[in-house]
Amino acid sequence: SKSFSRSPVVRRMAVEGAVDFPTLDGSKARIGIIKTRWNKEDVSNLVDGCKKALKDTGVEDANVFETEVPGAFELPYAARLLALSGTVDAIVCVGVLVKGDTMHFEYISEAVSSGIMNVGLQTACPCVFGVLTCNTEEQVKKRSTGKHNHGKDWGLTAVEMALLRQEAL
Ligand code: DLZ
Repeated sequence: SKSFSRSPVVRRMAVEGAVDFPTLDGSKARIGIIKTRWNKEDVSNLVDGCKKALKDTGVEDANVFETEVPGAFELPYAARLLALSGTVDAIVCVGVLVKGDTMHFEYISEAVSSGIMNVGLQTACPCVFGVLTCNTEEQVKKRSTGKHNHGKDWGLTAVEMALLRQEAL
């Protein structure tokens, strides 16, 4: 049977201060990335970080499937469709929510986080919560660029969970 410890690829590229990841071999993993058009530039940086992490664990470019939706609220629905298609082993939902003057942020953040969790549990296709929920633009920039780009951790998380799923199912 397969095991993480026998995987040939060692990666230690997680975001500083974040969890340490085990050895990951993504060469057989199929990963979906669903991204929003809202906050396009920040989302694009996060997706770039995610794709770099996927590549570094050996995920083939041909096994990365990218889809776009309008905003974060649409992420769970699109994730469910992709999960049910059976074409991927894990999905990363990428978006950015910035707190405004109204309650919009609270409603959307709650709906999106529990929606993404529900899709993962109901379909048994792991769905990574790749949504920044920030108070300021400055916080967004810090978490979406350079060595603090959270997209990297989301990519590693997707591969780890894809392997877990492949082992179990
Ligand atoms: C409407 C809205 C607002 C105000 N802010 C954001 C945001 O910061 N990030 C984001 O991804 N989407 C935002 N949206 C759009 C909603 O997510 C959604 O697309 C619309 O409410 C339509 O369902």
